[in-house]
Amino acid sequence: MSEYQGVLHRYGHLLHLPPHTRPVTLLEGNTPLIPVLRLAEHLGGGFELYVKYEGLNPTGSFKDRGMTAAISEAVGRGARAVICASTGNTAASAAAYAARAGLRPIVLIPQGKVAAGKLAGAVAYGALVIQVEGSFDDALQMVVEISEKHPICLVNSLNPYRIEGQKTAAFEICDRLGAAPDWLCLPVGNAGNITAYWAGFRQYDFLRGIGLPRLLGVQAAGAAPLVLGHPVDHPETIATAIRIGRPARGEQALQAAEESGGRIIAVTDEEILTMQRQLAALEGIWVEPASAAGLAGLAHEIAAGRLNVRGRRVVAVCTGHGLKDPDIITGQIGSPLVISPRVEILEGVLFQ
Ligand code: AN7
Repeated sequence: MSEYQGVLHRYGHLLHLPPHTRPVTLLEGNTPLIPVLRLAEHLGGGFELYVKYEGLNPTGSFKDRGMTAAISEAVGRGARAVICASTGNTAASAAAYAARAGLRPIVLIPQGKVAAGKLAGAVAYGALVIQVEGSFDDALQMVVEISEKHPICLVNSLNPYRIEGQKTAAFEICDRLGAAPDWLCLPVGNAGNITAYWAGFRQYDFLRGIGLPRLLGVQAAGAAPLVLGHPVDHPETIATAIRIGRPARGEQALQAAEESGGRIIAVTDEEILTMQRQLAALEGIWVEPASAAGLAGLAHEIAAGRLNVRGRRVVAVCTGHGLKDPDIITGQIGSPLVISPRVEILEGVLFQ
C-alpha cells in the first residue's frame, strides 16, 4: 500500500469538491477504531463497542477532516484570508491549515469560554484571535455577515466542503468494520458532524450496500436546543466545545437522526464528566469533556432500558483529545501529594 497522504488523497474521489481544489493536508484522518472491552463490560456487556479516536488528528480534533477540504478549496480559488467562529477546535484547525496554505486565519471565540489547549493552539498557529462578549452563536452570526460583505472565506461547517471532508470518518469506520455499525454515538454542537456522518454513511451504503447505523446524537443538558425543540439563548455546559444554542445545521441533524431510526438526547455535565473519567481509567483514552458526551448518552440510554445493544456493534466518536482541556482535570483533583525526596517516605506512602 502506498504511503498515507491524508483524507483528500484517500477519499477525494467520493467528495464533492470543485476542480480548482488544491490539496492542503497535515495527513489528517486514518484515526484508530479502538475496541473498548472493559468499558463495554462496565455498561452491561454483551455487545461490541469501539471508540473512533478523533483526538489523534493533527490538531487534536475531528475538525481537521473538514478543514483540509475547506482550506484546499479556498486556496485553490485564490482566497487570502479565512474566518470562523469557534468554541475552540475549529479555531485551532482553521489556523493550522491556513498557516500551511499561506492564508490569514481570523477566529472569533466566546470570551473566556474556550479551553486552554484550543486557544493556545489557535495562537501558536498564528491566528488573529478575537474574543466576543457573547456566545458562539453571536460570533457565528458575525462571521457569516462579514464573509458575505468582504473577501474572507467562511470555514465554519456552513461551508459545504467542511461537511464533505468530515464524511471521511464514516468511510473509515465502514472500511475498517466491513459494514456500518448498528449504532453510532456522537456529541452534537453546531450539528455539522452528525450531518456529515449521515451523508457519508448514506453515500457508502448507496455505493457498497454496507448498511446504515442508527444515530445517537448527544447534547449537553444546558445546551440542548435540538432536544428542547427551540434555540437556547444562554447555553451553559462544562463541555465548552458544544456550548451552542442555535446549531447551524440543527434541522439536518434532527432529520438525520430520525431517518436513521435513532434520536438526539441530552445528558448532564455530571454524566459527561463521569464518562470522561471512566474512559480514561478503564481504557487509557483521555478525551475532552464534549467528546465523552456520545458515550455518556449511550450509558444513559442503556441504563434507562431504552437502547438494547445486546449482540450489536456500537461505535462512539470521541471528537477531541483530553489535552485540549487540562483544566477540567486539574480543577477536579487539585495539586497532587508532595513528599520530601526520601525513599522511606515514599515507602510509607505506598505500603502503609
Ligand atoms: C470536541 O470548534 O463547534 O456538532 O467551534 O469541538 O459538528 O459542531 C466544536 C464542536 C463535538 C460538536 N466535539 O460538533 C467549534 C465547534 C468536539 C467539538 C463538537 C465540537 P458539531
